[in-house]
Amino acid sequence: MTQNKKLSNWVNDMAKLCKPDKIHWCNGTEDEFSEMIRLLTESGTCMKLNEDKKPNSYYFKSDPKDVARVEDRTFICSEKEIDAGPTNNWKNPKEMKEELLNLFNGTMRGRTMYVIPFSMGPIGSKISMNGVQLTDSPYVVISMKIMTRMGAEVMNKIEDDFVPCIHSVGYPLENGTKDIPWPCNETKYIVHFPEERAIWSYGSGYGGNALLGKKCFSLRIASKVAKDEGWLAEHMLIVGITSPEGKKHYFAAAFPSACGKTNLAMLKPSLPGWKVETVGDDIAWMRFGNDGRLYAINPENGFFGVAPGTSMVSNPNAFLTLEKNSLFTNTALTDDKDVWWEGLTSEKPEHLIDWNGNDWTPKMHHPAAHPNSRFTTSASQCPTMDQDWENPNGVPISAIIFGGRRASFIPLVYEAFSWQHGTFIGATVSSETTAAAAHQVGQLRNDPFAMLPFCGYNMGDYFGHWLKISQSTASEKLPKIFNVNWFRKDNDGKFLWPGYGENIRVLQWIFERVEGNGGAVYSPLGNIPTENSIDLRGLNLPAETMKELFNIDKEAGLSEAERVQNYFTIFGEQLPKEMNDELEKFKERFTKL
Ligand code: SAT
Ligand code: MN
Repeated sequence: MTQNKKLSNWVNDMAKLCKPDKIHWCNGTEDEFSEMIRLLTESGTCMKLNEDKKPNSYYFKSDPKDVARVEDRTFICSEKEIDAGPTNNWKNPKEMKEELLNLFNGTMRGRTMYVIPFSMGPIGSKISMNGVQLTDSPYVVISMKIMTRMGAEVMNKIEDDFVPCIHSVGYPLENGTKDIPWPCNETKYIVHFPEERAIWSYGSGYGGNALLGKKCFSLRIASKVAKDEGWLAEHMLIVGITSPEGKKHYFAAAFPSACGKTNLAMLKPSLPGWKVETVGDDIAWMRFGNDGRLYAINPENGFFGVAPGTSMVSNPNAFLTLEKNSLFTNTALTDDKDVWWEGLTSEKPEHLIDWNGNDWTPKMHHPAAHPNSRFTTSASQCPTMDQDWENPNGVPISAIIFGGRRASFIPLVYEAFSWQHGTFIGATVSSETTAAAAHQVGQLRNDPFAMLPFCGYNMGDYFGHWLKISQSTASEKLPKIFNVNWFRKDNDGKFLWPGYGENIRVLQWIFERVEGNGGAVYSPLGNIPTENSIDLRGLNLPAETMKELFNIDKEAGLSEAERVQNYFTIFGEQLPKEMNDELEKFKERFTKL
């Protein structure tokens, strides 16, 4: 319970609407966690994994139609349509509210309504924000316990400015209907009211649809708050890099999905003496400190990572993080009650239960784990967490890195000429789709700042906000901006760059650039490393390959300009003039090449 009148009134109003049998105020204790597990086991939603293989860990299988975020059911209901912009779905907020009130009427019948007080960011930090999620899903309760700071301590700190988040799986238990393992509804709505700073989510129990502190709050709502208040809420990982001499810089990096963000956040460097430490793997909130530098916090408390592809070889630190006290959703299950997914072991087990609950053998053509199967685990278990990852003041950011999956044209790394040029680089981020997504493989998709599905307002205004924010400080205090591409291929379709732990060599160059050293020469895309300024010692990379990695083609540049020009037209009047100026300069540089 709470003394906070605004909170208790809201909870009462929502209870009247949703008509749960009971209300449970979450305190975040281990006892509460165990009680949720008991309930989830009873309803057949979860199974305890083999204690010897994955101590204190649980396995979940979702409804096969509830396996990922639903972007076409995600809405930004700003008062004016123009404020949602061309990249978001919009509906009139009053009409949407009416629809939602209908859907939520009685939606929690026969269930408990859980009240989850949570803090995004360290509790009490000036940069953090509080929210309260109401949900009828015990799976959401335990997931929020891992992914956010949740419970009684937050409840005591909540004032009137909490973000109200209401969630229902949309499966009431009327007239004694029996519960099912993964209740959800065919109808789904993930709705944001940016002016009201409220979130309503209906019909899904999975990931970002249901754990409302993550994409809904920390990106869509927070990006709007950040615009109003002059800071940045970004889809970025944060890492600390220490050189062999003991110097340290923090970098923030934005990549579209399937570009190895979690791998970079937990990189195991191949170069001796270098250390990479993790602050966050998905979201960064950044504000200017008194010294004029940009400081970032990771608002989250855990990782909700894609399981397939994660192994002791590809990402040992992620693997060590998920070995205990973790939740696994839609992975495959081994005969001895451990989890398995594609890429975990070089040899496939002879028999598994696949994510649909069916027998599976390596002869079968479909993957045993769903491509979007996930592990949910505490950040504090990660062996590479930075000592300042919970610093309430954040960590100072020296470089911002953009990237995408580009088989051609984009070099391994380049540096922006200026903040404005860097904003243009962010605005033109695009990536080739992989087999994991439901699109045609290899298609180039625009994903500005990797924020396409996560920006809570007009993306054109968002570019404007990035331009404006640079005026908050002296230009030499701003982070330098870079672009990387680990995924360039040769004519035979083979990756030119080894990637993974070797990416430290590129981070080293970026590190040297922010230190004011490191050789760079002009290219029409931006400054690229001079020959020999990327440390290739111990790597058997032919000089020819390095040449190819940095080859910049005139024709490709001109057609890129055309592609960007086409894309920019969707923003109409909202596209800042500076973005067109940058495009013109881009064209000019390639015309002269
Ligand atoms: O499901 S989440 O939104 O949390 C993860 C993702 O899609 O990036
Ligand atoms: Mn993400």
